[in-house]
Amino acid sequence: MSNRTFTMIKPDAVENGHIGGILDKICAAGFRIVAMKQTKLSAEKAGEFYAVHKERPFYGELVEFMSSGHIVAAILEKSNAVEDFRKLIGATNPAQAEEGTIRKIYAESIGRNAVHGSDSDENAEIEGNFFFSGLEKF
Ligand code: RTP
Ligand code: MG
Repeated sequence: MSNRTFTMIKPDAVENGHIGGILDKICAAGFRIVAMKQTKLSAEKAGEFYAVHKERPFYGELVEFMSSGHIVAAILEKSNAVEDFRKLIGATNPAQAEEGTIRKIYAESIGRNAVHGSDSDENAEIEGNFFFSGLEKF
């Protein structure tokens, strides 16, 4: 069990002015921000990030959405980070997310669902390295 996970605040939440609200929830839940940046993904980079979903019917829409505006990428630290962060963000579909979760509060739909959270320690490492160099990860 690693103590780090990776997140993105997605274009819908950035556009709607929810960066502060979401970071507030993340910090209140006990996560330390190890590294953070605001950037914009090209369609190619978004496709690479979500390559695991390449064969899924929603892939094209996902890539288009994730490259449609600015995102905030961050590495977060806390014990049991991956699992606890997935609990904090709630179900992929906000209609099924529990009360008080970030997606319940801020997500618009299953596609425009406000935040990404790594689904395993291995992917947290890969995804963090996608955005940050070794010198940025203290
Ligand atoms: P994420 O990777 O962004 O944290 O989301 P997740 O693990 O909860 O869900 P995942 O299965 O990895 O799917 C990645 C993103 O694809 C979009 N999606 N759309 N229209 C659909 O049926 C559908 N299913 C998934 C979502 O935006 C999801 O976050
Ligand atoms: Mg996922």
